[in-house]
Amino acid sequence: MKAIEVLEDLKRRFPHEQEYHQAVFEVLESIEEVYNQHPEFEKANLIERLCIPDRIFSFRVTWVDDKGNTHTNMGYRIQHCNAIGPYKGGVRFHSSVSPSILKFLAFEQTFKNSLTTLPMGGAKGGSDFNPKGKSATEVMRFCQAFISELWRHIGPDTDVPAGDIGVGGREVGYMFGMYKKLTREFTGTFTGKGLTFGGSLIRPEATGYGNVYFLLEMLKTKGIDIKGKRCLVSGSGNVAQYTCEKLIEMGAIPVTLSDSNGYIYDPEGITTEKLEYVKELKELYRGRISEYAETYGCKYVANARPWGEKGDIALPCATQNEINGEEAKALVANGVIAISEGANMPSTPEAIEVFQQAKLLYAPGKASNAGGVSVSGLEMTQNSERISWSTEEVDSKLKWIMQNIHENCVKYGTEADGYVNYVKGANIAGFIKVARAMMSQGII
Ligand code: NDP
Ligand code: 2IT
Repeated sequence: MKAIEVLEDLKRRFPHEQEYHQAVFEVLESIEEVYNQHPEFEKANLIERLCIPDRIFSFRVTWVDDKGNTHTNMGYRIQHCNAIGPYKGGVRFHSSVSPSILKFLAFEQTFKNSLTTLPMGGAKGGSDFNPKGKSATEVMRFCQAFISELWRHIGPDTDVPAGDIGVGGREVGYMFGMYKKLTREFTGTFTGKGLTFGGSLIRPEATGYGNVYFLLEMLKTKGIDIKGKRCLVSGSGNVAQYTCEKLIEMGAIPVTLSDSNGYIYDPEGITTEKLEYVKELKELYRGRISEYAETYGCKYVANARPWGEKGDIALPCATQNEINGEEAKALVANGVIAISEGANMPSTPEAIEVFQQAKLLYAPGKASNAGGVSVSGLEMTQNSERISWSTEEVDSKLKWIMQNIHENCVKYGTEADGYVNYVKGANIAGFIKVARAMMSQGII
């Protein structure tokens, strides 16, 4: 297998899917050597089955707004691979959602889920529905319309959706409600559910907390204390909020947050009280991060990202390709020591190159943001057993899983000079488990 040839073939067969090509190539480059040590993989043409999703559903979602106007959006579910467990992955509602973006996310999810130690395959779904400015009843009707099509293709042992950008506890609740009505079954088909109907404690916090647990493991390898470190965080949604919460708890100082309109820089640091304000602003009022700057009198920069500010650690928690090569160079020039990704594929290939050339601690999202889906996996276990674990039980399992992922990255990613290439480590560790399972199950 030659990574570049596989990529060229995928580009020819699936043109104009830039994000999908980007995600696939990053993995192929990392696993090329290991893959080629196993002639049985090549003989079974494992690589094509690994890169191309098992199936893709795409469908029309029609809904009526509060004024009585009818709208149509596209809905999708990409079931990428169920070699190690039922398909599992989030649902994204954002105007940018396309088959390419969901294919990249489902592909990444397959390797991420493999790293979690739990039995989950990879999937992703979503819609180009834009939740901004929509009322709660409009969001509910949209979720119901989306599920009235998708319900046939999901189930507790088939495919278990959850949240992602634009989809949080409220949306999961609406989707679960419609799913339950159509199937007449109360099962653990969604994760990220409310605590009163099968949700797990710590699931809302899990991605952000897990991101910081992973960062702590990386810092430990260099004997660096997180206390007092100034952190550049992007995004202001679920992952950004709980990344900040854990950073504050650990004694670090988050100084930035952002949304699609711009970023705030608070040199005094985002405190617990200010973070509570952000949670309310975003969850209850669906406001803009610029309002933070108005409330606390700090700097706001419109139409920009925070990577030009000075900080010790960067935690991108908004979206894909939000750090480009130039921004990565600015981070390095400003003395950043570690980058821990809460978002999926936030760094472009050029940015990753810059971080790795500078020998920084750099964690790719599929390792550092795996805490969210890990606690989703724990929610599935609790649902199957019809029990609920305590906060402490879930949090300690989450910690253990993040430490385990870190260990595997070190095991498979340590280079001759001792530098830990976390991209390589995560990709190889994730790949090996999936490949072995696929080989055992025959050509299907
Ligand atoms: P939310 O919808 O809660 O928050 C998303 C945040 O990112 C918002 O602040 C949003 O700003 C910003 N954002 C979204 N798109 C863009 C864009 N194109 N440009 C600039 N800013 C943008 O989503 P999550 O916090 O759940 O997800 C954030 C990232 O984390 C995503 O990459 C997601 O895939 C990843 N992730 C999420 C997990 C989870 O459990 N939720 C698990 C693992 C990874 P605005 O409000 O202006 O759109
Ligand atoms: O990207 C991700 O890992 C998620 N959005 C969470 C998926 C999940 O099933 O909890």
